[in-house]
Amino acid sequence: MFENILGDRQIKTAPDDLAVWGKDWTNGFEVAPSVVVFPEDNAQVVDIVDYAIANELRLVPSGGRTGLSGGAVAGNGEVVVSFDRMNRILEFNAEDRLVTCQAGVVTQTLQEFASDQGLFYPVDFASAGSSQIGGNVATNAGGIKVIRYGLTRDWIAGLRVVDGRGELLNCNAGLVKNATGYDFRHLFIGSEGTLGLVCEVDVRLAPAPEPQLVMVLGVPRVADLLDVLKTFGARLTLSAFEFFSDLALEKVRAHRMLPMPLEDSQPFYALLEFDGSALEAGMGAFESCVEAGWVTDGVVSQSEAQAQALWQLREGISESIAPYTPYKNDLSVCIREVPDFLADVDKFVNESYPDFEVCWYGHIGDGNLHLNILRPEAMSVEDFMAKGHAMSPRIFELVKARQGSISAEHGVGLLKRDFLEYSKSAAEIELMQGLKALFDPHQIMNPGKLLP
Ligand code: S2G
Ligand code: ZN
Repeated sequence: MFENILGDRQIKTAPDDLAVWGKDWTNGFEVAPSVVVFPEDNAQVVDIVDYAIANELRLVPSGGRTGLSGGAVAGNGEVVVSFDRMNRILEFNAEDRLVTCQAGVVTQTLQEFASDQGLFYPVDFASAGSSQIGGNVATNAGGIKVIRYGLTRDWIAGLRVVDGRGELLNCNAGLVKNATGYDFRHLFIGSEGTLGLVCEVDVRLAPAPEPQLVMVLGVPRVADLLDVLKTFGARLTLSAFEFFSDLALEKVRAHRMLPMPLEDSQPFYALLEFDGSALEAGMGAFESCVEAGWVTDGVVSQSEAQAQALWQLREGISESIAPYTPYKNDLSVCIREVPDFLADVDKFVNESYPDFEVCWYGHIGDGNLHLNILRPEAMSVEDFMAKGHAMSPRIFELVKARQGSISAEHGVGLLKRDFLEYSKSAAEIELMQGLKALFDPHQIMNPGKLLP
């Protein structure tokens, strides 16, 4: 297959290769692609789609393979289309503060390129060293700076995408203003490869921020976190407002041999980042929070190295709990709902599954909570995943009751596909299926992901 349109080096069928490129960071799903192909330019992506249509082949796009909802898992003989060889930064225009990347450019490479131009790509998260901009577009990746800079969607000025008909669409081409009809960019962003294959991305860059300070605060109760957020938010511009539970801190400290950030452990911790020039305002806010009893203790970075060390406490959580093959929920509610929602879910899990360790962390400043239930050692991954799935409807009922989202930033993929109705009405799902039929009439684009 594909020999007549790709070079030998661009086609892999060895079992080891299929096992590597046929999955992402999600556990518990069958991995069984038929072949992995590595296009090098847009024309070859068009050829691959045309070939797939003619031969009734199904395509699974693959970027950095850091997905957490099975969006890049090929379990049924699909063709994996890897963008590893489409990893060039094609153009930079200082006037537009715009950089054009092939889909396979690693997020961190883009961040470093922006910094070399004295600019800043502000979407950041723990997997930025491996994820690719094409995959970030496919899931509308969020991460740790959303509170100040928004999500991937807010920084994409143009896309070249091959849809399921084999059409290479040039969406918006970097324009700031464009009022000529539907903006298809925003359909493809977050579509998880189900409408088309992202080939090139025009990314708008931000002016570089001033040096940042990082603060870690000990917080006794979840409700206090929102009071702390309000107190700091009223006095300065937050670049990040993250939280994690004491269990999360315990796992990261053990995994990375990190010191305690504060003298005593606390039930919860807030990690804040803000401009260095706002130190005085930050210290004022800190003192107000301590007086109010919302904060018990705190530390502020004295150097860039210490700021990075404090960030490790938050960014290291995902990797540190991976050995427990956690059942992941990536939930969002409006910020006002966070304390009661978190208490509801915590109560449900502790009552229903007292022997499970629950690890809470996330981007509480934008209402995004990561609920990771750790697998008890004695339980098999299969049984545990089944239990996790069995728990989901009850948790998603709590999400639905607060008009929240069952997937805040990781996407739906395979993991949450069967629960879409908790966040999308029947009318919306019908429209999504109509769009899928329009953009992918042969049903070859990442079939079975996002939509049943
Ligand atoms: C985070 C990373 C993936 C996870 O740490 O913010 O989005 O849920 C997560 O472990
Ligand atoms: Zn996250």
